[in-house]
Amino acid sequence: MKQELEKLRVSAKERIKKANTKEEIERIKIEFLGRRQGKLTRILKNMKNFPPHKRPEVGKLVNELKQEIQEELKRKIEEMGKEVVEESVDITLPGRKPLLGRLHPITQTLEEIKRIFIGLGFQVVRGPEIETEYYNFEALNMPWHHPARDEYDSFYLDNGYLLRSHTSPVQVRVMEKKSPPIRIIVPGRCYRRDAIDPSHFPMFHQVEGLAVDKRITFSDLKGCLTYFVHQMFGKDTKVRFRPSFFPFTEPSAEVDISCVICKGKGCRVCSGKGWLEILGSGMVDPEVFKKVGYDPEKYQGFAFGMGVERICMLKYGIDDIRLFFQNDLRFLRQF
Ligand code: 2U9
Repeated sequence: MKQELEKLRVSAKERIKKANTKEEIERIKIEFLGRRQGKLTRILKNMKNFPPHKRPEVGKLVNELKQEIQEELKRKIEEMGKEVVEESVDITLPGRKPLLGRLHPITQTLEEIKRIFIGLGFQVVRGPEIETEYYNFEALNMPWHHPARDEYDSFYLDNGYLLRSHTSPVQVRVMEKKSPPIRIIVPGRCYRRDAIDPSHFPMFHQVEGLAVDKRITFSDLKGCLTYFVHQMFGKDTKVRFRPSFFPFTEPSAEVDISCVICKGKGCRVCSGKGWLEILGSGMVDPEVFKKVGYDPEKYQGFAFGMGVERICMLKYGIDDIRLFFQNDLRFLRQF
């Protein structure tokens, strides 16, 4: 009997030593110690085959071996557990930096513009990018023969529609549906037949604004846009309103700010002038009001328009509009 137990001891130890997986350990445990068919259990169950005076000794030897195998199994499991941990995680390695996304600089600039005008009580409205000639031109006092159409020339679809060249058609649509007072800004993509160069791209973003009510004056326009410039570029920025022409506003003015680079002294960016043009504006032309059924004697309004790319370029000193559309992460990661 002693020999047989010794054989079992050697074979169990050998098997445990060679085992590589938890499943194998479990199989060995069942094979030797299993409650029904375990090799040692079976010896204990067959105790009646031994002469009575031998039984206590056999029982003692079997139990000792059982304990030994149990301890061996436990040790092996602990050893394997350690190896698994050591292999899978090296806690001394530096952590992996998660790649965080960010908003495109144009989106960031647009959010900032929206924040300023929302603070002044303007509502944000959006509209279709595919428009009719009526909304893109006629309703804005630009009949088919008007030379100003040239500057706003766009891409035409086969069915007579076109890609809007400004967001102004949205303001016309709002006025058709709603009576004054109106205070809206309209952000969105616009399209023009412009040759690509550092300051032109056939698709760009605009924010246009419109305020209509009784007794709106040019002073309201100046106050509103001066506040915008100070919020966007800082309180020290100077603002200048320069007479201009747009078919849909009368009188009209372009808005310049003191150069963000040289602060007005004159440099390469402002071509030595000390001023940079940032937006266009004016009092809504009575002809436009007539088109949407507003009485120009009763209501007045001011309107303005700006290119988001241009505002962003001036704010951050970017010298080429194409950088916004090339998806070069070396550029985009800076914002
Ligand atoms: C309605 C009435 C009037 C919107 C205006 C401008 C002046 C303007 C340019 C800025 C740079 C276009 O993106 S840009 O090239 N815009 O100068 N826009 S007033 O006037 C309107 C709009 C809608 C019904």
